[in-house]
Amino acid sequence: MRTLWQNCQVATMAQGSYSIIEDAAIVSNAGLIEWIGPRTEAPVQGIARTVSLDGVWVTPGLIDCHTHAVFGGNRSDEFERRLQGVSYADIAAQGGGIASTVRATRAASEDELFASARQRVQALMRDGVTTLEIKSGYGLDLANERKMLRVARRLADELPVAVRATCLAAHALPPEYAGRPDDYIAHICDQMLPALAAEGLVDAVDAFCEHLAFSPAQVEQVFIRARELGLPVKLHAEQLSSLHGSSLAARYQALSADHLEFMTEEDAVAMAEAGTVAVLLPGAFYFLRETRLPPMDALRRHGVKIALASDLNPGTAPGLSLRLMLNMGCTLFRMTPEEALAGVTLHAATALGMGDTHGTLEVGKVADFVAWQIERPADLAYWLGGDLPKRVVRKGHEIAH
Ligand code: DI6
Ligand code: FE
Repeated sequence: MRTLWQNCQVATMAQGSYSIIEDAAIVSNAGLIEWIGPRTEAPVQGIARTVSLDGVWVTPGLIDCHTHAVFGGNRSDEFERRLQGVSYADIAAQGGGIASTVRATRAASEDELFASARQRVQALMRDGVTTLEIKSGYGLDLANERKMLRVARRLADELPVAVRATCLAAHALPPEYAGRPDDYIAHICDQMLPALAAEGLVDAVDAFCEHLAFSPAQVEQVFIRARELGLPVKLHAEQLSSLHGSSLAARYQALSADHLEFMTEEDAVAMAEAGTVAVLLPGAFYFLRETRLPPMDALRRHGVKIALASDLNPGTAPGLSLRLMLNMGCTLFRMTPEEALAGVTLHAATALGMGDTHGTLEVGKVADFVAWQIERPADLAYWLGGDLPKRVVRKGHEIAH
């Protein structure tokens, strides 16, 4: 049905700036934006329905391009212990940390994982999120990684949200492979990735490149296999130390390199040349009380595209609000509200390989948008979370949220 949405101001986010259209109108048809521009120039013929948006601000639907939203249990017990002075390393040595989430995820049924993830995804959606990425990485064997990825697919089937599923089998070493990381990497490359890809469960492949996870050489094996399977890659890189994983990611034309607090100027140059998006995760920075900031000036100077995401996970970023991440991107990383909004729209779409169809409000793109009752776009980064009054439109249809 051809619908005319009017009586609004639009921040289209084209080219990554607000790109404002005052007194705007949008025509959606068959789920796409058929026309957008000043209301006075809007087409009148063939419009089946006209909706007044009451003078509000319209932005693209928000995109959370880095989450681990599917997992069993949670780690609030570890949070309490850390606040009593027990170190993260001690907790990990006692079998906690990622290992405890792996145990809980393996023990959970697919239905149980779906039910808990659904609540978290709905929380993100209440913030205007219409697209998100979900990583596996707490199963760490074929059956359990499959279970997680199937839950990601099912969330997209049952909720009005687009989901990109990313295989993060190279997240941590499973207990069965203790002391044998190269064997686990070979298992991922030879067994897990081909099987999961053949089942259509994988949109991209990620890995955790860090001293406490996998080396650049091990990550490269995973990247080579992903490329053979025709899958794009991404990387958790430079979160706690500088291994130049982001440069490695750029060499493999990665969609994104994520975290990046310890990246160097040369890494930024490599990423800019490859078009690899820098995904910044201020929620993890905050929750871990990190102090080393990502090199914002170098990223800007070299023209690296900067996205922002929640990193929603039970260990380092139990964040259920992407809008809170807009605020943290500004307060902690000194992004401007405009950069932050571009980071959860245009650049987040590019970080998911969806730049041609999502992330801005332009003719031909999917009609996913949010009509916010706010004074100006900066309000989205200004309020510390909270449920701002809004109407959410996905594929041209208003959804309840
Ligand atoms: N980086 C992180 O901060 C999380 N994963 C990753 O690769 C940690 C995940 C967890 O602690 O459960
Ligand atoms: Fe992560």
